[in-house]
Amino acid sequence: MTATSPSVDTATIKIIAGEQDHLAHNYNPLPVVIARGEGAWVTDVEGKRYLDLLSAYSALNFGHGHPAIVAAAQEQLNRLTLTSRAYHNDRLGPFATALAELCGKDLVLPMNTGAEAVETGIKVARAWGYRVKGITADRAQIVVAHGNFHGRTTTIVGFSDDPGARGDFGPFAPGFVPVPYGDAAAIEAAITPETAAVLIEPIQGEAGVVLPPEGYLRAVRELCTEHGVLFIADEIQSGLARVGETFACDREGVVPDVYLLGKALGGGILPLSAVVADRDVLGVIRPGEHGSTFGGNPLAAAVGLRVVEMLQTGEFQRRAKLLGEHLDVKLRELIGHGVTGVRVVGLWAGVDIDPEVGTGRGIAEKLIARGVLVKDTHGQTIRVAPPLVVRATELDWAIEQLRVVLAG
Ligand code: IF1
Repeated sequence: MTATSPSVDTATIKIIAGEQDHLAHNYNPLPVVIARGEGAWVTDVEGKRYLDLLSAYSALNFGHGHPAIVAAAQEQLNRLTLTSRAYHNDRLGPFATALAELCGKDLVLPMNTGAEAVETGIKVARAWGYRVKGITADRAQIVVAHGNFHGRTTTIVGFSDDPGARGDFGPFAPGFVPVPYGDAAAIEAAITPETAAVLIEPIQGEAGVVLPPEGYLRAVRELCTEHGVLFIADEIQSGLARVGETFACDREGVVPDVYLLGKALGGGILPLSAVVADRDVLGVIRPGEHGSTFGGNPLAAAVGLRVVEMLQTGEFQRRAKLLGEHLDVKLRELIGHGVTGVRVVGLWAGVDIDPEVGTGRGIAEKLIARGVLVKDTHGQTIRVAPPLVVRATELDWAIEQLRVVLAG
């Protein structure tokens, strides 16, 4: 399906990409310059094709250029793209209604990036803590998990335990209480009368697709209900059909008080995020207390409405579940053959590379030469997250490329 191309050095790649002079170095990208995308495939500037097994960290659940989503964007582009929330527009209401219905909640607060949704969720939890629960002013606490990734703002990295994410970015906001992930008893021990919320990823993405023990989410739900604490689920990466359900919380039949959504909500076209909750929570926010220039813009709302309509059928959830079972079987065949561990949920996998064979980054670079794009995380793990439109035969081909690379 693709020619094997020699690896190109970083300096040459930067020149090809036109990045050699004026782009800040806040990333160390893999050596490929992508120019086009369609479905589960992308094409580089030299016309070589690659199967995309990252999906922009699960923002491309519907693939590159999904026709129905592009059509919704193109139609709206020619009508109205931005008004600010100083005025109403005719796209935001229908989007909010559809998304609220998908989540089984009353209200939607639209933002743009995932980090903005997380920050908004923190503000809502604190305001609810003071105005509803009666926590003493400026004393609200939010329980978070070790190994978390919720974005890159200074508030959020302040409760990260990744030195690479927080080094030299202090001082940090107080009021966050980290506990081990997957340990409901640790959450209970951390809850005090000043606890407003528990904020967790139902599955930890950046940590390497780490699934909590079965029953953890139910235990968190029960603890939050019992102690009058909001359960905030960051479904920005795990949500929207990626794990074979609409939300990862659905895997345990759990409904959080607050959903944080982003990434694929924008259809792989533009940034769109949202905080979704019932009126007794999100209703605490008064006019003028929160917002953003682009939050709720008609272009994003038109795209988001189309995405929600596509999720309402359940087609993408079924695909992710079915193909994920196939992916699980095929990846497990690599254990003991250059792979030491595999975690698969829906079409989302963390694959631990045997240090004897190489690093996650090294395997990712070798896969580029064989037409497969993955991304390493934390040293020895590569994450696999194809667009949900991928075919089983394409997954089989990609795993064969991985098997060959691991065999050296
Ligand atoms: C990067 C990974 C990193 C997220 C969850 C909130 C956000 C994210 C669960 C913030 C964003 C992205 C950020 C991107 C790489 C990717 C990522 F976890 F997906 F792998 F970094 F750790 N909650 N995750 O996963 O959303 O503000 O980015 O829209 O920063 O390089 P955002």
